Amino acid sequence: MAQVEKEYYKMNDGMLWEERPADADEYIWRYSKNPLFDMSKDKHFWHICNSAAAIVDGKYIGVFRCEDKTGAPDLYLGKSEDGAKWNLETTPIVFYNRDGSRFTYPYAYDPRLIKLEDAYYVVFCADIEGPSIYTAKTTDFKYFEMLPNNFLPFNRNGVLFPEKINGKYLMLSRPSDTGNTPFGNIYLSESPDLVYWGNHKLLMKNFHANNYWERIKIGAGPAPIKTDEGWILIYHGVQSTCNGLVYSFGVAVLDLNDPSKVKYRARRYLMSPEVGYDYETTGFTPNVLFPCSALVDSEGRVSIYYGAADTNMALAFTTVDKLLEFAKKFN
Ligand code: M1P
Repeated sequence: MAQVEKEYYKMNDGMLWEERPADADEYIWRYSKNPLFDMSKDKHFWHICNSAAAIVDGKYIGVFRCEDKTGAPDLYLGKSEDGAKWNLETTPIVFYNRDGSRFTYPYAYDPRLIKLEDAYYVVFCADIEGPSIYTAKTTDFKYFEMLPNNFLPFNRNGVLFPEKINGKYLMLSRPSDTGNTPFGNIYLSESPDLVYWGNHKLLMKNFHANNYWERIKIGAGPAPIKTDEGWILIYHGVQSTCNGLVYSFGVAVLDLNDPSKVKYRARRYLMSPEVGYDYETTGFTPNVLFPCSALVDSEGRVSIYYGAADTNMALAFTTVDKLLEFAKKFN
């Protein structure tokens, strides 16, 4: 059995998790009460998707990507007692520059939420002269201070590792273009101080080993999960069809001490939009699964929050052991 450092993940003990039903996929199974929101009754939001959760002092908190009824994506704070029923604020999070002025942007989306040292970091994409990755730091989920812009435009799908490795902060990102980018690989970058980024390395390319589910592009999902066998990376992969793009997600394992080395990478997808789950196959953008957050407890249980069809949020469950077994078996 793989080991997770119990201290590292005990903050998530008691998180929402369900045992695998007997008839479910061997490696991942959906929450029995998916999706998380009833969008047909929501008075404020058109869509709630691609969002990230954390457990802080025993309470769920989340940064949600929502579109109000103007259609503009922005980031909103959410709170929950149980990880399933969420209360979302109806005004967007206000981000501040270091000089105290307000950080403004036309729109923002796809947050990841990472606990790193004594703070939480929201890494998100904002469109300012084209999409790029921005990071805000908070210790109380009230005041969010922007760090200097991480990378040049155009870039999306940024996520920090939850600890320094060999004295450096590490960030995954996916250079892109201004639109719905028809290409994309995952890069690893490092920084001594979360301000200056460099030593960029190509980590993973799309269409690995002729895997059609990730033929067009890939992008990092939740913050990598630390285990004694390496960092588990859950990432999305995109396939093109006559009916548009299909977003699935897969699993790779990166070397624990040198995450620029990919130890295993499953050839098949872990989860894809499936017949029978209408909230994944129909919506604003049908057939999109977009994982932004994976909570792990000290027993190695995993709950993955993913956006479904750019419309709603859903949850899936697995374990660290199953993810590692999957990555090795289908490598
Ligand atoms: O519509 C599917 C997704 O398209 C974009 O993702 P990516 O840049 O990885 O292709 C984003 O707009 C994302 O929000 C959206 O879910």
